[in-house]
Amino acid sequence: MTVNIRATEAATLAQPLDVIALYRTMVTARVMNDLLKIRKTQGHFPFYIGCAGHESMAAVAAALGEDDWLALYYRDLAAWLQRTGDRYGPLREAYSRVTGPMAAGRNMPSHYSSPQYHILPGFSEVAGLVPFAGGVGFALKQQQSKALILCSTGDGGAATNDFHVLLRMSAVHQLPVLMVIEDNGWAITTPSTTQWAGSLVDWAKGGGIYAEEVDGTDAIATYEATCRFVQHIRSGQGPVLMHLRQGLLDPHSSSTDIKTYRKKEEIQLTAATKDPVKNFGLWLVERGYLQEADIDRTRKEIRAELERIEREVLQEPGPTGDRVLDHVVYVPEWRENHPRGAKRQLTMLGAINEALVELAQRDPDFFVYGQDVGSPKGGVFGATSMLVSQFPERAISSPLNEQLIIGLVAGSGMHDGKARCAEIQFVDYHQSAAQTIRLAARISYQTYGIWKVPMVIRAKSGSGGGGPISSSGSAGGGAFGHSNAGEQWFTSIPGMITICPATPFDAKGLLLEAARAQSPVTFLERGRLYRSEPPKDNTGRIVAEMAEYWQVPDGYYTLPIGKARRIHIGQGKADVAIIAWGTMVLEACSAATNMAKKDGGAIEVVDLRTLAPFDEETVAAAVKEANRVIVVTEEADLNSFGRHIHSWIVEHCFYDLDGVPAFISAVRAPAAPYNAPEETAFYPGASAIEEKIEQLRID
Ligand SMILES: Cc1ncc(C[n+]2csc(CCOP(=O)(O)OP(=O)(O)O)c2C)c(N)n1
Repeated sequence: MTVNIRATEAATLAQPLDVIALYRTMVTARVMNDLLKIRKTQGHFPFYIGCAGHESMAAVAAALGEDDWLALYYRDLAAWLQRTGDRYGPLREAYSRVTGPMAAGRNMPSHYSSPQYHILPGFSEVAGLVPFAGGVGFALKQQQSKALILCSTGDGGAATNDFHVLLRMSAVHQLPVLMVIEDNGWAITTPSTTQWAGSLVDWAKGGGIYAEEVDGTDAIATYEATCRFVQHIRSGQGPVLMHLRQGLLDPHSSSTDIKTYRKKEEIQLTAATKDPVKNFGLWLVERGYLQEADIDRTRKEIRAELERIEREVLQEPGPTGDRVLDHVVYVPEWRENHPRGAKRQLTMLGAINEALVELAQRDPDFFVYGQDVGSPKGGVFGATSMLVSQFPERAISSPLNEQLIIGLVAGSGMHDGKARCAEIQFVDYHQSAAQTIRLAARISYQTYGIWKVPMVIRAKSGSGGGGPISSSGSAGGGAFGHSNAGEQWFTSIPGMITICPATPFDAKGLLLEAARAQSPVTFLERGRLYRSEPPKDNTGRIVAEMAEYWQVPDGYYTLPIGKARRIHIGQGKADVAIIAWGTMVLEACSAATNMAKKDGGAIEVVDLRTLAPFDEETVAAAVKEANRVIVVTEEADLNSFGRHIHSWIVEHCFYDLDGVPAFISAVRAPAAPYNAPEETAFYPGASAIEEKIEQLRID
C-alpha cells in the first residue's frame, strides 16, 4: 500500500512513502538485530553492535533520493535496509563471509558500506567518517549535483573533533549535508550531558547551520522533518543539523552489561516509550493500515525469512589467511611516458607549479585545497601561484584546520575516484589530521578493495633555510613546527605512498604520477630544495652528474613511483653506496664529489625518490656492488624511516657487506632549533658524510 505522507508535497526526490514497506523495513532491522544478538551469545562470532531504538533511521533514508549519499554509523542497520533492500549483506558480514558487500568479511559487523548504493564505508573510530562525508558534499556541490549527503553519528560522536570539522566545512562552504545526531542519551556509560553544554540546536545555529530537534521515536515525524530538511538543502539554503532524540533499547554492544550502568526504571521507561518500531506499529493500527494481529504475524514472518537467509549465508565461503596482504596499497602501473617538451632550467617550485597546472588542464574536477593556496601569492611558498593565475577557481583557500583539509580532499576523491591535492603548509601541522590521514590510507584494506581513496597530500618539510645545507651558506630560521622531515610519520602508515623528490625534474614527473594513484600519496617537498640550485662541490662547482635534473621538460610527463635513481660519481667501480632522499641526496652528491676528487675511485648515491614502497631491488643491487653502505637522513635519530632502511639492509644484504652499514641522521632532539649554530649542529651535512666515507674505506 502506498500512502503519500508529504513526500511529494515537500518536493523531495524520494518516492511517495509506502508506510507498510517502511514498517516492514524497521521490523526487519529489529528482528535481524535480535537474531544476531542471540548468535553472538551462542558464540557464532565475536562481536555484535545493534540498532534497537534507532530504526527510525529507515524513515530518514526513505526521505532521500537514490542519488543521495549516506555516511552511516553502526546503529544504522535500518537505513542500510531501506536504501539497499539487502538483508543478506549484514548477515554475511556478521558471519565474515567473502560475499559480504561491505568488506568481504574483513571488518566487524555493522560497518555499512556500498559504492553501488553511495554508502561511504563506516569506521570503528567514532565519527571518523564524518570529515570524508563533508568531502563528498564538497564534490557534489562543485559538480553542481542536486544530490546531498546524509551523515549520522551518535551523541558521543557529536563531541569529536571530526564532527566539528564537518560543521565548519559544511557551514563555510554551504555544503549539501544533512547531519543527524542520533541522541540515545548514552555513549557507552556516559550520558549525553557530558558531550555538550547548552543546546545542540543553538550551537549549530550559532555556527551558521539550520538545526531542529526531532522526535526519533516517531517514524512519521522523523520522515516529515527529513523531507523538510531535504527541501531546505536542495533549494540551496545550506546544510541542516537534525538532533534526533532516540532511546537505546539494548546495551551499548555485545561487550557491555546494561545493568551495570543504567537504572532498571530508566531501562523500563525507555522500552515502554521510546521504541520506534512499537510506536509505529501502534500508529498504523490506530489509522487502520494494520490489524493488531498483523504486528506479531509480520515479526514472525520476517524472523522465518531471516533464518532461511542465514542458512544460505552459512553455506558461503569464509576468508582464508592467504589474503591477508590483499588491497594494502595500489601503486600505479607506470606507462612509458617520456618527456617530449622542451627542457628549461627550473626550480623545484617552478616544477611543482607546472605540474599542478597540468593536472588542472587534464581534469576539470581537479583542485588544490589548503591554507592560503587561493591567494595571488599561491600559498605561503608560492606553489599554486601559476594555478591561481590560470585556473583561479581550482586553487581554493581553506579554513585553518588540517583535518578539514584532508577530509575534504579525501572525500572528494572517494566520490568519483579522482585525486585532488591537499596542501599542508608545514608537514608538522598534519598532526591534527593524523587520524583522518590514517583512515584514508586504511579504507581500501578495511573494505577489501571495495573503496579507494585517491588523494595527494603535498607538504613543505625538512630543514629550514634556503638551498642545500652545505653549499648555500644559509642556515637558521627553520625551527620548531616548521622543519620536521615528516617521513617518520607517513612511511609507517600501511596503505600510504610516500614520495620525497630531490630535484625539479623528479618533482614534476612524480607529482603528475602521484595524481594517478588510487591510494593516498604524501608528497614531501623539502623547503630547502624549493629554490635550490644543483649541489656543488667544495670549490663551488656544480656536481655535473646532477645538473641535468634541474632541466625540466615543458608539458606532461610522468616518472615511476617506487623506483630509485642511481647516481654514479667518480671513476670506476663504486666502493661506497649512499642511500639518501630529499635534501640529503644533494649533500651526499657534494660529499661523493669531494671524496672522489680527493681520494679517487667512485661512490654511488642512490636517491630513493619514493620512500614507501621503496625500491628494494635497487638498494640491494647498490649494496651488492659497493659492499659498503651509508644511510643518511635528516630525521632525528629515533625510530625513523632511515633506521628502517638501515635495518632492512642489515637483514637482506648482510652477506654482501664488508662492514657495518653506517647511519647518519639529525641528532636525537625534538626538532631543529631556530638559531643558526644550533640548527647547523642539528642536521647532518656533506662533511659528516665525507668523514663516514673515509672511515668506511679505511675499515
Ligand atoms: C574515537 C573513538 N573513541 C572511543 C571509541 C570507543 N567507543 C566506541 S562506541 C563509543 C560510544 C559512542 O557513543 P555515541 O556516539 O553516543 O553512540 P551510541 O553508541 O551511543 O549510539 C565509544 C566511546 C571509539 N570507537 N572511537
